[in-house]
Amino acid sequence: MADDERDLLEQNTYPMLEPVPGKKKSKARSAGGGGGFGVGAKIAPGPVVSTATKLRLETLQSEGVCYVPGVLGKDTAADMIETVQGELSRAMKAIKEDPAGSVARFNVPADVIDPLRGYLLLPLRDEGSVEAGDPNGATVRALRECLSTGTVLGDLFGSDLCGGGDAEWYDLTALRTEAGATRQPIHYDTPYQKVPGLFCAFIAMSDVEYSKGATVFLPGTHKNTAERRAFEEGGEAKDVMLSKKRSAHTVLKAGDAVVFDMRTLHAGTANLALSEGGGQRLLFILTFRNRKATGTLGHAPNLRPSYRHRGITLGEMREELDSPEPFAGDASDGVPFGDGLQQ
Ligand SMILES: O=C(O)CCC(=O)C(=O)O
Repeated sequence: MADDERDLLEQNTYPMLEPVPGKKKSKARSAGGGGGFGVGAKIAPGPVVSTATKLRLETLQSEGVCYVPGVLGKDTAADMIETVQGELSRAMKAIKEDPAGSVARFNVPADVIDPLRGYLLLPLRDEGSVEAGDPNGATVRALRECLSTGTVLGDLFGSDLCGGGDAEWYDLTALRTEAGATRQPIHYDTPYQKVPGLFCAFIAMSDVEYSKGATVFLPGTHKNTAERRAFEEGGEAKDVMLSKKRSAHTVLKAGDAVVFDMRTLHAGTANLALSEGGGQRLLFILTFRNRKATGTLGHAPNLRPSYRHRGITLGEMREELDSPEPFAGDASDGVPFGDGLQQ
């Protein structure tokens, strides 16, 4: 099915570009990178934000997805690769000794871990830095660069569109694919409801060429449009829509992100064989929930178990990140942040 979808989209797919001010959507080369959506668009930036952030918010509202370069510094991105690889080997070792711990670390039981594609649920403070007594390990630094007020991504998550400071922390994970991982079917992560419930950032920790797997997005499909309805109908209606639809795929440099409204249709493309340029792809993933969306989310939090359903907000995370020892003590519910592994 995924390969049929690829063939249908192929003629009309473009690399996603940054939004450009003042351009009309229909003239934009990249469906995901079109600008000018602000003309008459309802903007919900929340606090005072830059012109670039406003444009990104407008693009998120109109397209459901926006390419955002440079959310992580190159050094932090490189440190995160090392940290995530370290966490991955610790997690593999831990579940070899105790397979029952797999769900807390990988979100799936040990016997269904896919060697080529999967999620690694991350702690707020990586184990390596906790052991070294370093309060400012790579994960804390990455979270500061992504979530603090005035940062590129922080201003998007902190906007009214995503729920502002009350937005609830929902995913903290690394997505790993390896050479040979197949393409995903087109899907949404949260079903359509009028108010967008979940916003996610896929952040590249190293350069991700198309051959290592991109994410292809169908811009505008976060709305209840004829295209979206054709997708839901399936069969021929869906195939006709896909054969006409302009799609945008990500080719990310280390530190770049794609931010999306999780109602938007998308799919991970194949990570090709090593001989064809495939290889390990690691994305750092952050999601926040807009509490104003009251419908079903259809997507459980991708968080370690004891971080879930505690109502930890963006505002609270920012306070922690401003402190000298983030996440070392208790959260506002009086329970330690900890490593999130307790069931
Ligand atoms: O691999 C990707 O780029 C997309 C992953 C994704 O959409 C998913 O796991 O739901």
